[in-house]
Amino acid sequence: MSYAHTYYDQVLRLLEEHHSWFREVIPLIASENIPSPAVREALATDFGNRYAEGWPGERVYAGCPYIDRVEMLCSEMAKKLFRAEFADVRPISGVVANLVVYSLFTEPHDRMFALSIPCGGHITTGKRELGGTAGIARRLRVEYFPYSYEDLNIDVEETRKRLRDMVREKDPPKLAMFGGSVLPFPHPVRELAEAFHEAGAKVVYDAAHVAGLIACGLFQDPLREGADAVTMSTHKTLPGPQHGMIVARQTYAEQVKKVTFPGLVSNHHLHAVAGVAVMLAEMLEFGREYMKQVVRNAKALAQALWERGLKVLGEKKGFTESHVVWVDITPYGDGGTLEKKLENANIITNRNLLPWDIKMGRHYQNPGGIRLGTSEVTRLGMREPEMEEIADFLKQVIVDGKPPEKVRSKVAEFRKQYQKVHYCFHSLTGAYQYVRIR
Ligand code: DSN
Repeated sequence: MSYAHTYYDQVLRLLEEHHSWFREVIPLIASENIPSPAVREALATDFGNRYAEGWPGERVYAGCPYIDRVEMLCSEMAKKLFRAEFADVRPISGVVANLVVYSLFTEPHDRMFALSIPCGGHITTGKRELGGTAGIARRLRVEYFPYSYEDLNIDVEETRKRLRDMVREKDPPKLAMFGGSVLPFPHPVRELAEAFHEAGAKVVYDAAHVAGLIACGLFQDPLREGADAVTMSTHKTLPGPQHGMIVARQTYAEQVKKVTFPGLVSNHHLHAVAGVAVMLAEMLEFGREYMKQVVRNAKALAQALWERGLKVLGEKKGFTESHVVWVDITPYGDGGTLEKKLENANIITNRNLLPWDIKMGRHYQNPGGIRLGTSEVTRLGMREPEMEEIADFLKQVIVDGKPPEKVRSKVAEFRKQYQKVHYCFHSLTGAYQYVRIR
């Protein structure tokens, strides 16, 4: 066998092994999901080998009539689901969608409000000195929203005060970015949008995590609450392929289109757009039922962990209104070590900073928390009783200190019954079945 062939075999074998392993794990990463077989089919089409720069009907390339029609259907469904006047489905990720709004609504060195990372902010809204996209790519000066540890949310009164000070200093923000990566409760967009607008700032909501909930009317409705635009990725609570999207008021349509192309994307991953279109159709049909169960499962998981002695944040407010469960694991170790132990037990989670971690001298490698999400396990058909079982497994590793190898086989056994994707039109192929077409 040639040298090249051994590489070839190795790569393909690793892909197959990943699929076999994922059939046996409990996937709890809040930013991930499992797409349906139909979405995977769309991803494998020839669309992925084509170029279609520009807007449907005004492409820079020939060969696009079918691509145009799929993209128009995709935009149409996005507008329906988000009750939006305009949708651009071309940003290739949530990061690119955020870059579009930064380019559109700010100039370099402008001020922007966003959540800090320990309080749930995303790296795209981060400061320059931390390597955040807003600071690095647009040179924005990021001001953190004052945050209430008690409410696990933006502090409305303190934000108003801070905003008034900035106006008085004649250095008001040009953008307020709500939303983020750890969002157990809806953000106070309605309470603050008018004050930001009066100060001359645009209001954007990063719905990467909660887009599915928003689409199904279950979390909050940023465009009705005063946001000018909503950015998102399409693969967290929305169960699509990895991609991005923007929905906005019509008044920004032409500008968003121009900034997206030619400003920030060349080709926009047409197979992913096709996958997003399939997923949006699934959400129109099954989304509400699916998202309701996601939230019920998150609440059930949080409650079950609490009853097993784990310090789940947000207890006074019912732990969560979204897919996310935030747990302080400091009585048992640090997030980095426990994330690894859980992985060895076939339970896939994220270590996560707690809002007060930096002040306590903890950092991202070994934070005080873990973050759990219920989007993927719900898509596999799990409901409240299964959340109790998952809580038992988590307790065995985190609280009881059981060797992960002892838990691993039990987790694999538990997973045997959950091999299909639910809340979709067709589910012939297993969720993690390796599809061999070579
Ligand atoms: N960093 C991802 C998350 O886990 O929230 C989003 O890009």
